[in-house]
Amino acid sequence: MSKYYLAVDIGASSGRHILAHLEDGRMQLEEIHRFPNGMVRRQGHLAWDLIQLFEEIKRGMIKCKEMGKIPESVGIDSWGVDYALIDRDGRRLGEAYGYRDQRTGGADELVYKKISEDQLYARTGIQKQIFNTIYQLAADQTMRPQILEQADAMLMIPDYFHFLLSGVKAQEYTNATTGQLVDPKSRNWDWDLIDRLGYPRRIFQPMTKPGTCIGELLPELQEEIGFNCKIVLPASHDTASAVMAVPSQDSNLLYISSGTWSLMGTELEEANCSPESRAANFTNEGGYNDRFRYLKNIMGLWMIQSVRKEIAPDMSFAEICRLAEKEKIKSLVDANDPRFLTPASMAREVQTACEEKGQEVPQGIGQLASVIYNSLAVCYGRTIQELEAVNGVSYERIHVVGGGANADYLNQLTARATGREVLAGPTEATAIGNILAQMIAADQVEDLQAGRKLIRDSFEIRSYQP
Ligand code: ADP
Ligand code: LRH
Repeated sequence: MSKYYLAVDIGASSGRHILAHLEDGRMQLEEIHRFPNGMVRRQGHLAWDLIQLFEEIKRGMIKCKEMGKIPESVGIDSWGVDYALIDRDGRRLGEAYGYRDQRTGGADELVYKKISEDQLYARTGIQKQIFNTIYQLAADQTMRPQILEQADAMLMIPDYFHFLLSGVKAQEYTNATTGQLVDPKSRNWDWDLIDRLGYPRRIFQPMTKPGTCIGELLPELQEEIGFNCKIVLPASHDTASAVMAVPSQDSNLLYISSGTWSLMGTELEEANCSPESRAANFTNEGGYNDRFRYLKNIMGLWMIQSVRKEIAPDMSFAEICRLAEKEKIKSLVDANDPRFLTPASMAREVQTACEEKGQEVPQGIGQLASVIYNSLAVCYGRTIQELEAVNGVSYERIHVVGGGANADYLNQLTARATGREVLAGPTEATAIGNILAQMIAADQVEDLQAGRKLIRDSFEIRSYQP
């Protein structure tokens, strides 16, 4: 009888339940449930609808029951940095704000009054992003101090859902590191930093490594869902799970985890917190097996998602790529410019950025998409050069994983702009990495290296030559 494992992978644009098992030495996946996601506007702020998301989590689990495929364990992953604050009775306090909300404007200055930006990088190795948990908590100190006072725990989004499922509060390590409050040497909370910033120690939960079984479904949920199973923490930062699923045996691998964001980088045994690394804006996020994900956050397909929503909501991404491919426009924007984080209109923002540089202003979905895809590819090319310079190695090929690996046009542009072979797939890398951590925990797969080989043997990988 096959043993099933369930990954719930919640991306910023959609979530899905993927059920997996091993068969003839391959990993087999079944998509059980899929649901849309996105930030919602509440009282002038962008927040996540956690109630709705938890309903979806349960709905997908009930579908497993209906299919008669009961998982041994379930694990949830999502984006980083965001969190819910809960009180002593486990009730959520206020909103779980989304990382595109503008409440953190100026919060960096509040933090730098207590620790300089250089020192902060030297001790955390995390790239400055105005939405990192460290700045969000600083915004809480001024915006909703009473909630921070009442809070008994801060739970990152997947930790919050694991808590709702099991009643157990734990802080999964990879997601914690995105917040910029973890010491990359001890791989635990940086308590000194936390004290210096005046954040209450009690809200930070015990650091727990991916692969840990934290409990099982609460009795009332067993009743509602129709079965019981273990709750096993995956690398709950989606990018950490995606990196686990890069189908490479190289120690010097280069990847782009391509979804709402493009996360481009490599793996390191030790964090690189040097001033050169900071100047190039690389981050050292915690990964599975205590490796570091040394990478850069690039604005990514969010730019395409937003333009599509604004001006071509009925068009598929594949159609948009086909239109873009026919265009001859040469304009480029900086795909890393914070102006594209939450613009009032992405189409207008891209047009204005082109205009400001005296370039041809793109009109219509085809031209806008062409400018965005080409700008992303150019940004990938620059990022490789920076990575090679900082790490003193050269990379022969790029693994593109995640939903964006479906974009043939972008893969071709990436091969051309970087001069490297692009290997695209798997497209469900995050869910696969999530599953892998569970299978390793259950001794179904030996270790990460064996898991990556299993992934290479199980899924289609397409090659694009420069
Ligand atoms: P996230 O998990 O970050 O929400 P995904 O990994 O699901 O995102 O990737 C979704 C993105 O992948 C879409 O926004 C789209 O840009 C891209 N994508 C998916 N399928 C295709 C396709 N067939 N052609 C081009 N792009 C695609
Ligand atoms: C991608 C991601 C990324 C960033 C962002 C907030 O989904 O997790 O690694 O940190 O979301």
